[in-house]
Amino acid sequence: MNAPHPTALARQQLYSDMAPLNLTPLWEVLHALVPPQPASPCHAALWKYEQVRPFLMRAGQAITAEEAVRRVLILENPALRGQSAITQSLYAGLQLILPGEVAPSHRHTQSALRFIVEGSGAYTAVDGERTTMRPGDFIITPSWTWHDHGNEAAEPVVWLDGLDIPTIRFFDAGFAQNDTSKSQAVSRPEGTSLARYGHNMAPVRHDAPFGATSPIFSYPYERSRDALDRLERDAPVDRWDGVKLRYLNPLTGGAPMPTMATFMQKLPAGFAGQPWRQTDGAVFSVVEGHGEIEVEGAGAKNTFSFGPRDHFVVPSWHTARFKSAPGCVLFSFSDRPVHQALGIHREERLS
Ligand code: GTQ
Repeated sequence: MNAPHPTALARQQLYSDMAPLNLTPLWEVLHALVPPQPASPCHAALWKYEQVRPFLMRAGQAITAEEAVRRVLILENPALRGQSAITQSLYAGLQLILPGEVAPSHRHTQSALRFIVEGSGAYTAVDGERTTMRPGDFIITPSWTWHDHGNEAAEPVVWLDGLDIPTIRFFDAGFAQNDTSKSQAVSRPEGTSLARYGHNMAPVRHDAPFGATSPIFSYPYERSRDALDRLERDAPVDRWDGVKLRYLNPLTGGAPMPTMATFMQKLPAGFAGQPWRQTDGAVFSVVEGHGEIEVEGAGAKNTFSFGPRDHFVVPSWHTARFKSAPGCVLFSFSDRPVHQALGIHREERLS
């Protein structure tokens, strides 16, 4: 081997001499710091519910909801193990609450969404109002609101938790408190928030009760499903998304939470979609039906076959396309509102 070029030697000497001062040369890392396009370290991944459920039920034997505070199996991105993250910015987990259990009241600056996967009749309480959970319902816990969960029904209830935990961690802005009582007192009848804000109307003199977060805690499945059914029947189907709607904060027209957007879509029977990519990595929960998603990025190509209650993640700027022979309904969430607030959201619809 030839002796190193004197310039290279001088450079190495420079780097090691200044290292104790915590100085590093930009030119050695610039290409990775400012890549020509997103190079997410995340992998596409699928969690089949039939494989996950036995472990959830074993967790139900291993620890009570009260002792665990939240009995959740975290869906960790295989490329981010140990970070409690499904993408660089988002957290996802499956939470189990058994009949008679209470997950005690607390609050935190992280925003949470719940998407009900299995079982009916558990409740979540937010700011003194309870919401009963049914499969396919999308429920919100706004940042810094007290919330507890309970199950007064006879069956286990499982839901997908989506939180902005990694985003809040990135900003070092996480605060949390435990409540003095396990369950908060109910101060308003169930459905009050939906009546106030969920009918394309709002109180005449209203403040946004939860700041940047939607004042509707619960978006019932039957309404979303009905809208998708009608649009499938009566309106053109999008070649990339099928029939896809986003959930709204009725006071702003924007996403229901400042950090997370949520969506529900229906792929009609026989759907063979066009490929797309977007900067916001997204997490999907399969509500009904079956289908396939092909995801390509970072030199890997995966095809996932999914059915009811399965979950999968499509990382940023990976190219994806859907197919569904029998038709299916999918819920999803992403960090799109943050991309939009920063003016960096990009989406490409390919053919
Ligand atoms: O239900 O409050 O999956 O605080 C992770 C953190 C759920 C919750 C999670 C939480 C919660």
